[in-house]
Amino acid sequence: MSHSLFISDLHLCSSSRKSTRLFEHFVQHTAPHAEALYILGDLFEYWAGDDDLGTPFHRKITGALRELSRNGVAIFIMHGNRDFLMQEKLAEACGASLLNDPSLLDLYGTPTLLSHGDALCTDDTAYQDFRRQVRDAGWQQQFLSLPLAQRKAQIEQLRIQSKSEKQHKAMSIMDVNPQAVQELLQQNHYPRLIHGHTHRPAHHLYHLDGHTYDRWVLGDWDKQANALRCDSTGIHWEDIKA
Ligand code: LP5
Ligand code: MN
Repeated sequence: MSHSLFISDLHLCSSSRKSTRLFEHFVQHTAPHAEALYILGDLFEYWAGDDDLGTPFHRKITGALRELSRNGVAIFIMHGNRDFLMQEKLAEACGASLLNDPSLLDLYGTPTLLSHGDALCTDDTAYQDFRRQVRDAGWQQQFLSLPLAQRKAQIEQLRIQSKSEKQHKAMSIMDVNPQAVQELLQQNHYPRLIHGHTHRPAHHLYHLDGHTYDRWVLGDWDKQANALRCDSTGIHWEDIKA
């Protein structure tokens, strides 16, 4: 049956051996059966700029996706909070298209909104302030004009700060804000929602303004691979064996 797959938060890097192995297996054995693969952000642990495409690790990942695309699977990549600096060169190397956050699609007859999910964590005001700054086109242009090694050094500092701040943030602050979710759904005429980022895989069912809607949350790939499969019968967790 025609179907599409959704994954997010793989956080791939050269030291993430287990998730890289899971990813390669997924791309070679599971994804080729789909007509489309949607990567909803944080494919990489971080992305410092498209001039970092040449490392052996990045070539391995982009090559695996390009091969999948050559085999006829449409690949869509959305920015996450860690890899929002991915640009056209990266997309081209993967044989993929970049997807806006959020994106509203008709999936097998059901309107479906796709998002990474970080923009919905509005209670995390420190993060949202930071997000506004680094999503600014002028800031990005200036950051990307720095030498790659300098960008990576700044990102390492940021990772240390982020890890330390997260230890003091309440779990509830780092989840989506229900009001932010409601507003997004109202603005988009009550679609089904799929997002990642929070690493709390779940299927939520809500009632809002007389509508029933689903919120599917993808998990990260730290301990095990997870993906959602969508076809004309609905959405299901994909069984991934590695
Ligand atoms: O990713 P995760 O889930 O662990 O944590 C996120 C938020 N943290 C981040 C930071 C990334 O993890 C680090 C890698 C990003 C690479 C980006 C590349 C380009 C930018 C380079 C800038 C130097 O996204 C975390 C959230 C958490 O999700 C849950 O939602 O809480 O947010 C933070 O911890 C951010 C802090 O609260 C605020 C940090 C302020 C840093 C100020 C330094 C300014 C540097 C210059 C920027 C203009
Ligand atoms: Mn994320």
